Amino acid sequence: MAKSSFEYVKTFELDDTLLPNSWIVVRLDGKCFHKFADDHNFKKPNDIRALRLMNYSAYSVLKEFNELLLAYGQSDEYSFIFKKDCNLYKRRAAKLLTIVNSKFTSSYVFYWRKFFGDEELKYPPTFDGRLVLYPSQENLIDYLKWRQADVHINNLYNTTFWALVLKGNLTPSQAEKRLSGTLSADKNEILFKEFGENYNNEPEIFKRGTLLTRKCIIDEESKKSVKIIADVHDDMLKNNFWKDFSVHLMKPK
Ligand code: DGT
Ligand code: MG
Ligand code: MG
Ligand code: MG
Ligand code: MG
Repeated sequence: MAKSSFEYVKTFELDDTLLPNSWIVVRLDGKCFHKFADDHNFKKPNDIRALRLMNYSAYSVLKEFNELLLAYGQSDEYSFIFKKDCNLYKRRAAKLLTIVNSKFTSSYVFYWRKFFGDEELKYPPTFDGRLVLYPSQENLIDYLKWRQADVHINNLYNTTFWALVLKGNLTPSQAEKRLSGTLSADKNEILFKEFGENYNNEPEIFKRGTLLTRKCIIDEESKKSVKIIADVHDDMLKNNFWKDFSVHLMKPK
């Protein structure tokens, strides 16, 4: 069939093919989740239902796209890492960003009740997304360390803040003042001395976030090797972790 006279509009489309041979990181983040958390009665500072729903939504993304190596999530954000030689959608940036975001967001809504039960989803949540390329393994590892350092800093602050407010009967602004200028050691001490809480005993998922990775395990019944997606809450800031784990950043067999 002859080309229509309208078809020239296609030439307006820009090429957004990503550089080859680099890891593609897509990070999603909940829009105004400060409010979303309040509107849906999230427990402070951490709501395990919300974290599990985030993890399950990310799991559903990993299940769909085999070119994803791993994902790391904390708070209202999730990072997805495509393998270096990923050729999905011919590495077109908009395609990759939008398929990850839409699968994640629709899963978040679809599985809401599985985690929140009778707590009604009051309005459709929104996630923003960005896409970044990392050319070296060192850059990629530093990226993951950066996100995990972020959860550590925020969680220690939030845990101490909410202990002061909910158990210490300070107003939020008094708690904020009390914490201003404090170091990690000071917050640990407040928690321990004033509330008898040892921050180290907080659940790993709260302190470290969740890393979803692909693993091969031997199935008990069939004795065959099967591929699974596992969630771990390890300390990625320790270089020791990467001695074993960096193999996962290469193309899985
Ligand atoms: P944004 O991302 O610029 O649209 O704004 P927010 O409000 O989403 O801010 P962000 O992403 O920097 O911080 C995440 C917010 O989500 C934070 O203010 C508290 C809330 N949030 C995340 N997880 C939990 C949770 O488990 N419990 C509670 N209470 N709030 C949470
Ligand atoms: Mg933000
Ligand atoms: Mg957010
Ligand atoms: Mg966030
Ligand atoms: Mg189509």
